[in-house]
Amino acid sequence: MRTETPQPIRLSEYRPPAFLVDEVRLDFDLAPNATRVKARLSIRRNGKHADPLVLNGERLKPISVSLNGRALGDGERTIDAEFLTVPNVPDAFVLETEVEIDPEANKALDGLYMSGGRFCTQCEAEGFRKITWYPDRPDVLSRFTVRIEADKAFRHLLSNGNLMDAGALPDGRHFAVWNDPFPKPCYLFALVAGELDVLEDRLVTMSGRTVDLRIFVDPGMAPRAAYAMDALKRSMKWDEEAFGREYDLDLFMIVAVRDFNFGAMENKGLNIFNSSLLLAEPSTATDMDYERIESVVAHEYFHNWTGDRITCRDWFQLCLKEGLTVFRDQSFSADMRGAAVQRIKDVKALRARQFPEDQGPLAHPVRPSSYLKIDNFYTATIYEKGAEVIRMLKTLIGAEAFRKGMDLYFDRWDGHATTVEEFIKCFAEASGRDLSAFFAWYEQAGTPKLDLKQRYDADARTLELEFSQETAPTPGQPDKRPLPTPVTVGLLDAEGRTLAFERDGSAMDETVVVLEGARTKVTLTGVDSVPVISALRGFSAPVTLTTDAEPKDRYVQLAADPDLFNRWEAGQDLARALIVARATGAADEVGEERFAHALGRSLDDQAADPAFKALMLVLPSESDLALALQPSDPAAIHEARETLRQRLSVHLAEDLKRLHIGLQELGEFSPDAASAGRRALRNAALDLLAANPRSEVAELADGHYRAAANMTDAIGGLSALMLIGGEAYEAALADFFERWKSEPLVVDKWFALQARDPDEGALGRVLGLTAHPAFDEKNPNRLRALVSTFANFNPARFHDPSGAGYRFLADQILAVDGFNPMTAARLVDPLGGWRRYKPELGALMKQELARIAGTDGLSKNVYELASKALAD
Ligand code: B3K
Ligand code: ZN
Repeated sequence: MRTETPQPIRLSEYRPPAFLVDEVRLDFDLAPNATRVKARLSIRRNGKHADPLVLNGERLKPISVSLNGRALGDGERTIDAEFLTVPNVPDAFVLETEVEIDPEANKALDGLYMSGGRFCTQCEAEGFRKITWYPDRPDVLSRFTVRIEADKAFRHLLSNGNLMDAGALPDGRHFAVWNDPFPKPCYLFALVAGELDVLEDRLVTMSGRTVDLRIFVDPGMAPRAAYAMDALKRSMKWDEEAFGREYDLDLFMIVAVRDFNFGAMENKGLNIFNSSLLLAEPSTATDMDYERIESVVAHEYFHNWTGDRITCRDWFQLCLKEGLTVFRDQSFSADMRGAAVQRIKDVKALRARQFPEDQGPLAHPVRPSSYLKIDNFYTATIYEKGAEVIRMLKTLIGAEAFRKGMDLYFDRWDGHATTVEEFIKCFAEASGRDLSAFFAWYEQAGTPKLDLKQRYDADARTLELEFSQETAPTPGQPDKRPLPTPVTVGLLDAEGRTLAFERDGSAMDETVVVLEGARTKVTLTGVDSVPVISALRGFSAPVTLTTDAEPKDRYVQLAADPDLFNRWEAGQDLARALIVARATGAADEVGEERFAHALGRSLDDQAADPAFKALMLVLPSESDLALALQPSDPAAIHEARETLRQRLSVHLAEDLKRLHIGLQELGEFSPDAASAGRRALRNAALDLLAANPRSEVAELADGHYRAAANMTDAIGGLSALMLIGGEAYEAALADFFERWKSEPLVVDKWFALQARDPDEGALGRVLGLTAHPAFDEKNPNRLRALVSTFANFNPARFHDPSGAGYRFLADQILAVDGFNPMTAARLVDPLGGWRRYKPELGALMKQELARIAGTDGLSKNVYELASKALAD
């Protein structure tokens, strides 16, 4: 067991920085194994105190330290594994340091490292301290000038801001000087150097300025950046229209790299992307890839205002930039791709990732109050629930006051680091509302459970709605308060037609009921017939909702709810209940037939968007069902879900085949939402057909794979073949690898597909794949494709009763932790929910967590997650 227990950092202990940095000058002399970094910092004491100067710095080989031009001797400064300390400093001074670092050896991919023979950086949250000594905290904002010198083989030398100078040097070397006029914290610093191809474009902003746009990619890949460029231009225009925000520099650059710990990074003027979220062409990228590229390009671009121009005072305020920026990218995607379909996808993601987090040992508020490693708090709660909180805020105060509040926030805080309190204050002022109770959404963890009881009085034509709310305790928060929760409600009659009503004397079709306390009652009047209640429309709050409505009401909604989110939700609720019934030995076969029939009718609806129909065809995921049925038995859930899929497949076979033929694509590929929706529906039809494997379906799937003219269809065909299994599948799998073995992003898909295989032999196959020559644990994309996909998306096989799935994951975590703690920590989550599983499984999961936590030399990252997961 580890001996020293790392100490948490607490929000309550925040102190303003003791010193500020007005100007930074960095000089990089790049060499893969020995890069020299000189820093010249103009430093000023902040306030009246006699504190020593303490700068962060890790894994730096010291060369020199001088103050106002005088070298500091041993007695005048101390250097340890984490800090450079200078006890006596004047109130204002220039500190010059020089260090050496080894980017080639940096496999943690944090700080300055090499990817594909190029230099690149990742500094958020605390990577800058691995480059040079600095106050590595987001509330120290400074102007950066960066000089980069390297061998000419590193053709492009890039950093933030504007290029000021560049030229050749003796001995085959060259240099570039960049200046970023906007003060920024060091986590937004970036540097890239290497041989790259560039795709160029330009955009004229709303005030008439021309901005050069450049996307840098691996040589030969520039055509694959075209979609990202298009998404960037649309994002820039959208931010002008939706939020009045214009880009501020004359140049905006994006660089794609293959080795990256997560998706992308919003460094000022120089975004760095995981190539999986940037490169796309029809033959190698699926529609889902296109969709993610569009939203991540937008997300990182939107950070320019929500994150870069206005940043976080401390890392506890992470949601201030992340939740808000997710809300902004979701709004953009809704405008690009259709609001209902986008909303359903966002809610699915929230339920798949954030709801389990709220039920587990790591449940934390949108604004947490303590952490060991901030890297562990880039969570679905901060991002996705953070976005939900902003969405509720907008619903509560209305779109107009919301926009006014955003304008005020941009005006007031531009150029500063701030807090969630100050952000909310802007909306309180703009709306004239007291938002103090609303703030609890930021401070309280857990998913509130809402319950709705209805009472209709036919004589009085009144409908009484009674809501109650409750939130279960989470670690460190035993008692929960009720939260102000907006619930959007509409009514339907028995035929599914909109039923108008009155509230407080005004006639309406829809209303927002705001739950203030533990119980809220509202009476709607003028209700002409027995209503079907459509509550929580558009998923107006991140809660779970139970009601006393009968299943027949759900069928009315499934057929006709004009709120498409609730129409989809009705289908999910019905399916969930049927699967849970079957998994617990109480199969409702009559109900299953009725559901199949109703689903068939919704497929017939000619007015419905194919993308929406595709979502209707997909049953709740196994992880979603595991939340509904606790303690969970993943094998039973898998069986029950597959049985329902098979029944649907039999019942709907003719419709599905018709869809499959009718949606065949003849023209040229286009990644637009409508075309993607048609492909999604066609592939969803095939996927459901494959749930009832017959030779006819096997042939259909094989034909689908062979005829595929794009990656979406190739993966659709291969997935269906995988469900059917047998020789055709093995042949297609081999064919796929042979065809794409030189395309890393496609090979990732090949690994991920096999990791999702529900077949009983999947675990053995996955274990075998770790020895495949193309498997590379040092590359996070490849590692995640196999290991994370298996642990997160193949519950039936990951939860093997022998515990071998857990053992496999723990072995991987320990191996990766040796060189990349951040990525290792991201693999811990599937073991963390051990309490929710049936005791035999839970015990085995816990055993592996204990093995991890007890390993010597474990990183703080993995230690924090494993030890919290084990704690009571
Ligand atoms: N801000 C980065 C995430 C950084 C993660 C650091 N561990 C990407 C984003 O959210 O836009
Ligand atoms: Zn972000």
